Amino acid sequence: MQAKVRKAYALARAEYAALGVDTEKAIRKALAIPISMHGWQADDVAGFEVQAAGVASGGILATGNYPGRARTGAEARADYEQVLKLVPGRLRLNLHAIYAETGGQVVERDELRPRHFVQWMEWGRKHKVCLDFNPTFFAHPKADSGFTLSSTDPAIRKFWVRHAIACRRIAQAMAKSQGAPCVINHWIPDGAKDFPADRWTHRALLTKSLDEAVARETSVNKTLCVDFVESKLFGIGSEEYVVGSAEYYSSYALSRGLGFCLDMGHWHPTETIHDKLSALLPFHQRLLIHVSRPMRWDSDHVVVFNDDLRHLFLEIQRGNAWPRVALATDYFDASINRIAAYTIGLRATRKAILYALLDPSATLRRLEAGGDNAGRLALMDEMKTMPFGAVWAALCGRAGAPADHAWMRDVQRYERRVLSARR
Ligand code: RNT
Ligand code: ZN
Repeated sequence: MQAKVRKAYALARAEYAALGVDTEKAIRKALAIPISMHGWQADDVAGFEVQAAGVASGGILATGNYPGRARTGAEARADYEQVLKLVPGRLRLNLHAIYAETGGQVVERDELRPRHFVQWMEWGRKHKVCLDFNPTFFAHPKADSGFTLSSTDPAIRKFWVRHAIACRRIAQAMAKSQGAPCVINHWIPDGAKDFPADRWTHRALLTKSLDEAVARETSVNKTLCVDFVESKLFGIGSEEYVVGSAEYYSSYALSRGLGFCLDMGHWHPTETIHDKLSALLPFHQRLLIHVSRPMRWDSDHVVVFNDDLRHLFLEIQRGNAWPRVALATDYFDASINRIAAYTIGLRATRKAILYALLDPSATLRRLEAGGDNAGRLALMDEMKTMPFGAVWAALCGRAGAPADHAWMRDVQRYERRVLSARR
């Protein structure tokens, strides 16, 4: 660590200590909390699959055409390696089924096997990065009707059930390869643009499919392959009705002992998720958070160090809920350098974790219990101008990651050397 950083940190440490906050403990813990980095910022959610036919997006749309998109697994892995150098703390890598590497062969999604992901597993072991996984229920001709697991067409529904099972077996293989559980998240785009005449049948079919593919499917070990279901409010083409809504999945997950995934962008425009944790976690075993930044809608902007993020992690901290909440980033911006997009969002997430761990929770609770709500508000606001930057710089130094203002130079170098050649 540089002398300047060390000096600033020593002063900051004393200031936090005066409030009863141990910065050393916070730094250690902040570095150890895993963030599952989403693979899909590198390739604009395009995937590397060889498809037989052209397809629609399934409501997921990366906007922009900044040069340098990763077009192969190898290119994506090179990009992730660059990101790993710039982000302090423990990272995992979150992959989608469309990242299968099939050697140029068309392999249908229900035919995907662990062997199509061996290069990913090798890479994960080499870089000590655990993998997480997602079936891909979109960008496929069999998703064009807008319904997959909840389709009224039995052939389509069954196809996606087989895909989910295939993916869970791949997740289990990943878990075995890395010697640690693999989180698998099931998100489907199913829904309708306009008022449906029948909302009920699709939800009943989704229950049937999830029971067949996940809840009652016994070929996969559920401590290795840890299942979550992700709700959504609306999407492009599913503005009025989303089969897997929050109420639906929260209830389904609870009744089947699965995890529930909350994406920060999947709520009404002014609705945030920090208040939901203390309502859900007394009942749910675990939650997965898709860390994202909605702007006016579920826009998946690059995550920044904002109030939404701080409030969310403060709630986890104040509820001692870190072991029961898994964190995964989920955003994509194709209009700026993608390595920078990763680095900004992942560093912001790590920063917000550290910020929450530096919360003087005990003091705040004491003020509240004593009826001193003005004192509580004052301290909450004053925390924002504490020398947090010095603690963050110390964390970066300890992890061997560049400090703020330094990493962008590495990104620019990588752009000149690698990304600009991708035409
Ligand atoms: C879509 C969901 C989902 C996806 C990824 C690619 O609205 O947020 O998590 O973003 O699976
Ligand atoms: Zn999501």
